[in-house]
Amino acid sequence: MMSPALLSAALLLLLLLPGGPVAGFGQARITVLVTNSVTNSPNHTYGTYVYYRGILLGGLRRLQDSDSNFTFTYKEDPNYGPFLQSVNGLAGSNEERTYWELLVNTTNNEIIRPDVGIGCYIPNDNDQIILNYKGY
Ligand code: B12
Ligand SMILES: *[C@@H]1O[C@H](CO)[C@@H](O)[C@H](O)[C@H]1NC(C)=O
Ligand SMILES: *[C@@H]1O[C@H](CO)[C@@H](O)[C@H](O)[C@H]1NC(C)=O
Ligand SMILES: *[C@@H]1O[C@H](CO)[C@@H](O)[C@H](O)[C@H]1NC(C)=O
Repeated sequence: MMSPALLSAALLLLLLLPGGPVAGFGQARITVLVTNSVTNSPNHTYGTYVYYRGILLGGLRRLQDSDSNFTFTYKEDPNYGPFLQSVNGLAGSNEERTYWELLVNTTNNEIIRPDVGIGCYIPNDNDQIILNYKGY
């Protein structure tokens, strides 16, 4: 067992570490922006959170459970895990060569395209997750 003094020192250290928990203990707030670059239909924004170093998929599930206006489905890929299949009823299609792209607007307003999918991406506090329907 750690002494109370050691424990509070450890907690303080954890809070001061860059990228450490800042949104409540351990949670990272995210917004999810749903956009469509094929039809340019209106954007939708939702808010949710992930656990400390939790995966984006966990946040998307939490969002789907808490907001009836957001739904998504995914398909398990044998090599890469969950592939985002549909958002709000609109599915990507091999025939039409469309898919849901995953982008992130980071806190320094940089748009990145993660090199992993929703099962591996670990959001940072205040990330804006962009789910963008597009062609390939
Ligand atoms: C082509 C391709 C795509 C195409 C696939 C559609 C198609 N019909 O061609 C599209 C454009 C849809 C795509 C999307 C993405 N891709 Co991609 N893709 C590739 C690529 C270049 C070739 C795959 C392939 O055709 N293999 C040959 C076929 C015969 O094998 P297959 O098993 O049937 O291939 C399927 C899977 O690879 C799957 N797939 C493709 N990308 C991804 C990504 C994830 C996360 C999953 C679960 C499945 C998956 O789609 C393929 C066709 O059905 C690979 C890199 C490579 N050289 O392998 C990257 C690759 C697989 N993709 C990758 C990524 C990161 C993505 C995105 C997450 C990018 C993004 N930020 O949006 C998205 C997926 C978002 C989502 N909706 O979940 C990474 C995966 C790494 C990882 N550990 O997660 C790879 C390895 C490239 C990289 N950056 O290193 N991709
Ligand atoms: C939706 O958001 C994207 C990314 O911020 C922006 O480029 C686009 O103009 C917006 N589209 C609409 C219809 O508001
Ligand atoms: C869902 O969308 C409808 C119509 O835009 C809106 O009235 C309702 O408040 C939204 N529900 C939630 C949980 O945000
Ligand atoms: C990225 O986030 C910033 C701050 O939240 C916002 O002003 C900007 O419009 C966003 N960019 C896109 C492309 O959505």
